[in-house]
Amino acid sequence: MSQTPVIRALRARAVNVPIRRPLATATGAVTHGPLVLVDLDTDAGITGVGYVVTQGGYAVKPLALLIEGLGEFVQGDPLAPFAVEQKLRRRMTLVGVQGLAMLALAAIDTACWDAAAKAAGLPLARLLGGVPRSIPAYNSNGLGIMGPERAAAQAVELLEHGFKAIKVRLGYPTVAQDLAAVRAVRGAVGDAVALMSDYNQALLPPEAESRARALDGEGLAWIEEPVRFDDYAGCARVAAAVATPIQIGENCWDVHDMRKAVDAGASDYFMPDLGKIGGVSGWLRAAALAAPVGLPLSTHLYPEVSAHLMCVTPTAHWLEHMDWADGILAEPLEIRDGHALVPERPGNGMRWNEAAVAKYLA
Ligand code: SMN
Ligand code: MG
Repeated sequence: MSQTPVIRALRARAVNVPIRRPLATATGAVTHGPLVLVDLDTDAGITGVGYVVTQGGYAVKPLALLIEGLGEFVQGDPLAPFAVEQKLRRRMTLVGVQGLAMLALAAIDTACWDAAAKAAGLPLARLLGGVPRSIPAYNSNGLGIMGPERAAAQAVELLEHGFKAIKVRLGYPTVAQDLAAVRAVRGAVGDAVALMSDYNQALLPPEAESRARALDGEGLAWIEEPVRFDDYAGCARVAAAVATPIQIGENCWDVHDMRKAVDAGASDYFMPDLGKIGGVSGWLRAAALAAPVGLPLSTHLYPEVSAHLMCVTPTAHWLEHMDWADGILAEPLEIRDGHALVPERPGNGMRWNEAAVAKYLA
């Protein structure tokens, strides 16, 4: 029997990567992908990699320090993702496994699983018992709050690579402006394109309900985060009022938040964020929670690793394609005919473009 590799060192680097299509949402503008990259070295010569998104350039350096600090606890431990995750969770109990601490845990977990898959010589999807396949994806880049004319023009650009689904950001000052943006985009791309929409938590429940009613006849694939992410009762009220499915999940921390949302009947769909749900280990628990209630799961950011996870998610729905990491990856995730192709190379398929990483170091 082969030996389990031992974890030697954990390195974290903070980068701010310019994004191709800057994005204005109801919660602010995004011009750079604030990422922390993790490299987990083992004594077998295998290095596992992962990244997390901090959603703020100011947070990348503190998060890198936090990751390296936590890494010291698992130096010399066997490369066993579950055991590593459980050990770190115990250490973090009094800090709280949320916020940057959770992102740190997720980054280490993701790198652990990558190293484990490489050690087995398998793509992550196969290590987890799945078969790599092409995953239906929507192009979530761009299409911010930019007015109906610019949104319509950009929507057409986003149909590159055969994408047949896109997402328009809402939360304009008035519902009439929301409707104008949706109609302009629909007019530009036609009825065959699936059109998701996203309020980024901008509304209070009564306003959310009335805007959702106004949008209900527009054929939207979903209305995302109409109210603050943890107002599960408020969101359930919106979901009950309209036929258009309500989507939430990207801001829920861990499966504990997800369970509260599910128990409250907060939404029709759910979209865990690989970082906030707790990495690969957290995602597997989210998939298990969604399966018995038939809750369709879509992904949020992190398309590279999430694509593997969709291969082992019984209720897999849509992959969100965001290209924020493309600028620092040697082989960005390939999209063909609107589907993400899960790579067959061992691990999660990510390799850093070191020259680009050096350029964007924070
Ligand atoms: C989003 C997420 C992160 C940054 C900007 C916008 C958006 C999405 O909520 O779902 O893509
Ligand atoms: Mg969103």
